[in-house]
Parts: sequence; structure tokens; C-alpha cells
Amino acid sequence: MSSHSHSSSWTSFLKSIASYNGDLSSLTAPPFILSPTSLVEYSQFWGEHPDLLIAPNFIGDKDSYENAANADEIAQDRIIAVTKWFISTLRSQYCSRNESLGSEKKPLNPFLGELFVGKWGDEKLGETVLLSEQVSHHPPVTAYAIFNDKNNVELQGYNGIRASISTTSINVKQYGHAILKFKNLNEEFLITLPPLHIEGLLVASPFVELEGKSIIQSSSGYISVVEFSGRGYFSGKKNSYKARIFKDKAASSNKENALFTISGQWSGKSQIYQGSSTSSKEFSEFYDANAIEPIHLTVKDISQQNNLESRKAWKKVADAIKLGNYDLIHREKSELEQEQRELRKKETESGIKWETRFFEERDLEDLPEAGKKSDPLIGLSNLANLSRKNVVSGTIRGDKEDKTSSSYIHWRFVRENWDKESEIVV
Ligand code: HCR
Repeated sequence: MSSHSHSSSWTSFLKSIASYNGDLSSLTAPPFILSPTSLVEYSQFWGEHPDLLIAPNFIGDKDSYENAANADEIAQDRIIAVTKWFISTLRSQYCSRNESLGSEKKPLNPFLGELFVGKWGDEKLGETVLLSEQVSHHPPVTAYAIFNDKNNVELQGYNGIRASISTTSINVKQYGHAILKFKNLNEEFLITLPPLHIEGLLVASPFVELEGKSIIQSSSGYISVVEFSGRGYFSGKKNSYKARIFKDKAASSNKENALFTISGQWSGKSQIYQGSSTSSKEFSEFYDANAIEPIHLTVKDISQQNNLESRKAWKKVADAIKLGNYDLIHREKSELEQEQRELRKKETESGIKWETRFFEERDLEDLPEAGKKSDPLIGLSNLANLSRKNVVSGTIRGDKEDKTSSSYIHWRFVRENWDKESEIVV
């Protein structure tokens, strides 16, 4: 911490955290901990390794897979490739503020309808497009789709968070999930989002550590169980993880059944071992997060953006944050928030609800009979024995959370809406 004023404003922030009411966005944080970036931008982190995202598409093909004697091998290679892509997203998702801004920061709280769009170009792979939209303001929920039409690959998902405070950390549970479809292969994957906590609060240098699990369930049956831990649990190193690949959910009940075990740091190096043990000397390097830099997407210049696009809408606030001018930040933010309140008021008065642009809510309990199986979560959550309700991501079917919640509503991408979009361009 550099100055006395920093230290006193941080102390008042810590005190405000102590009386936290459940809504992280309502916390008034000192300017030096504010990020000039809105949370709606964070969806880009899923796509910063487009080659790894698309790689499984080139492992076998639909016909060879369905008829092949080596079908098992193909399915294993694909889930390993999806696990590698998933691990590759984590450094951007959870470390990028520390790397570029010196510590984790408090992102701007997106307004309803806020958009962040862009694309990754690649001569061989073709264009990969990101559409990210704030589909709910309270509670905050961001939905996104990342697709590459040349290869028929589509990732879609949504996320929201619920936080609680303990004496030394902020504990965050994620809601939502991602679904990765390889349409050429007729294979899809469900990915659950891990819990996390924020450490380093007492020394004003917050950083994220992941905990718990992420599950990657393939429609082939194969499952990858990724377990996270911090300093001292598996290896004494921060950002540790172990991913075990099993033939199916039943096999995953015994760790000894792991066909492959991957172990290391998601923000550094990890190795892959055959079988369930990591003590063998025979392993190969799996992924090195520091050796492969993320590829940032291209975003239009602000002068060409629509008023709903994040960087245009937040420009004045972001500039004030960069200046560290608290009064200006407060003024500019209040202006934007006031506009939003007025919009909502007008909508209530006219009885017209805000319509989300690229995503819609789908009630999985209420799908037309013929389409019951039409949502990927139904089959994939069955295979993984996960709840299909809108509960903490990765909740096991029959757990307390699953029993007490009654909502089966999830956000889904409506591709046709993008196809007929005329105002927003990437
Ligand atoms: C918890 C967090 C907001 C949510 C961010 C999420 C979970 C959003 C979805 C992304 O896919 C992954 C992701 C990464 C971020 O690490 C996570 C943020 C970390 C901090 C931020 C809090 C709201 C900020 C609290 C204020 C602190 C810094 C004192």
C-alpha cells in the first residue's frame, strides 16, 4: 500500500465489508481498488485461446467416431482436449487483473442490456465471435455466446455470483454453467463453475483463489472432475488443481478408476499421467499457462459503438477511475445509474418489460413435450448426476440446495436473434 490515505480508505472499506448485506456491487470501494472494466467484459476470458477451444473439433469425426473400434480413444482425447482448453481459460479469468493492474479489482456493475461484443480473427480457424449481454441487473447475471461458424463450434453460458464474508476473505459461489457444442461431431459438454474466495484483504492486495470443483461432462459419458486448492493442500503451491478423467460418472466414485490424472497449477505448469497416480515418473507436460499468452479479441473503436456497448457507456466513469478522482467517479456513476432508474420507471409505467437481445430464459420444466430433450442440460446433468435447477453451479442432484430450490430457469442463446441483428456489429 502506498499512502496513508490509501490505508485509511481501505480500512473503512474493510469495515463496510463487515456489515455486508449480500450485494457486492453495493460496496463502496476506494478508487484504487476499482476496475475501469465492466463485469460484462469478463465473458471474453472463455475465448482467449481460440485454437484450444476449437481443437477437439479435429479429433476424429462424427462417422469415424460412431463406427470406430477406437471410439473410446477418440472420446478420451476429446475430453482431455476440452479439459486443456478449460484450464487455459483460468489464468485470464482469475489472474488477469493481478497481472495488468497489480491486484484483483472491483469491476463495474453492468446495467441491464449492457453489451460487450468482439471477435478473434484467425486465417486458418476463421472468425470466432463473442456476444456478451447483461441479462439481469439485480441479481447481476451475464450471458454469453462464443461461436466459430467455420468449424461449427459454439460455447454458451451464463453466470451470476452470491458472496458471503468471513473474517479474512470474501467467499463467492457461482451460479450458471457453460455448454460447449461441437456440431460436426455431435458431441457436447457441460461445464460447471467453481467456487472461489478472495484473499489478501487485510493487506489491501486482493487476489482470487479457486476451491471446490468444476465438472466437465461429455455427452459421450466421459467426465473430467477438476479439483481446485490453494497453497498447502495438494502441493503447497497457490492455484493448484487436479483433474481426473473417468469413463463415466459411476467410475468417478472411486479415484482409483481415473484413466488420466492431470496435476499442477492452473496459472503455471501442469502434467498429465496415465491412470490414477501422480507418483509415476512417466508423465508429459499438459499445459503451461505462462508459455502461451492469451489472444485478446478485437473490439470496435468506441466511436463506432452503440450506446448499449460497455466501453462506450462507461467511458466517462472509466476515465475518472483511471484518474483516481473519487468525486468524478461518483458523479459519472450516479448519472448512469440515474438514467437506468428512469428507464426502469418508464417501463413499469408503460407496462413494457425490457427485452433481452441475444438470450432468453428457458424453463426446463416447461419445455414442449416433443422438445423435452431439446435442452442439453437435461441429458448432460443426468449423466453427471447434477441438479438441473438454477442453483449453485455443480450442485449434486438430491443435495439440500437442489431440494430447496424450485427454479428450472436457465439463460440460453437465441442464435436467430444474432442472425437478424442489424444495429450491433462485431
Ligand atoms: C468475484 C468477482 C466478480 C465475479 C468474477 C467472475 C466470477 C465473473 C465470471 C467470470 O467468468 C469469472 C470471474 C472472475 C473474477 O475473478 C470474479 C471477480 C473477482 C472479484 C470480483 C468481486 C465482485 C470484487 C470484490 C471486491 C474486492 C476486489 C475487494
